[in-house]
Amino acid sequence: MDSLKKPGQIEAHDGSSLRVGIVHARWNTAVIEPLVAGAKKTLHAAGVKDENIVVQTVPGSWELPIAVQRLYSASQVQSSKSSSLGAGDLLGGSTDLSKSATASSASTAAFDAIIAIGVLIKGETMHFEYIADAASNGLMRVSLDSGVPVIFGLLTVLNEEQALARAGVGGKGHNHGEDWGSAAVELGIKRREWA
Ligand code: DLZ
Repeated sequence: MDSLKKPGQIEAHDGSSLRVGIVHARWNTAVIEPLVAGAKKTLHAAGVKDENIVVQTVPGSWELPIAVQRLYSASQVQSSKSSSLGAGDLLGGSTDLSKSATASSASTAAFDAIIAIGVLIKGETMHFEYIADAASNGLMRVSLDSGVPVIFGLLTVLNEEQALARAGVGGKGHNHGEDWGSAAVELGIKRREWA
């Protein structure tokens, strides 16, 4: 039987004007990679331009909140500089964010949404509990403090099989990264409506 546990009807939104960040951990790469690909797939399907998707990596899920916070904050600074300097002044800059603006149609606006992706697999020690709790709370805090929608792409699973199923690997389960891409587009648009 089809599962009841799913996100419901996905609203269609035009994401063509959005700028979206993806910050992902490198731990458990075999699961992270399909999740990031799934998120990018639905961002593209909603019209988000590839040059307006900025991907940054961190070692593990513990580092996700600080990376999301700094990425968003840097994009706000970049946005205010580009509105006072003109887009051409930013071209050729040395940071990753500035590099993303070198493509002619790339946006220099602050991010409309940021997707934080990590995979925590329970081990024999208490690491899992501490990182899951701190990263979850940290991501919510960054989102509420900054006002940017932070999409919760942190899988907290009990074993590798659960992780792979939630990334749609091996024909099992469903790629949750696709849901996170859709959520980023929806929240990015709604945030503007709520402004
Ligand atoms: C140390 C650690 C462990 C044991 N497990 C995971 C994991 O399953 N998923 C993950 O994203 N990160 C893990 N880490 C790394 C921590 O998140 C962090 O990167 C390090 O403790 C360094 O601060």
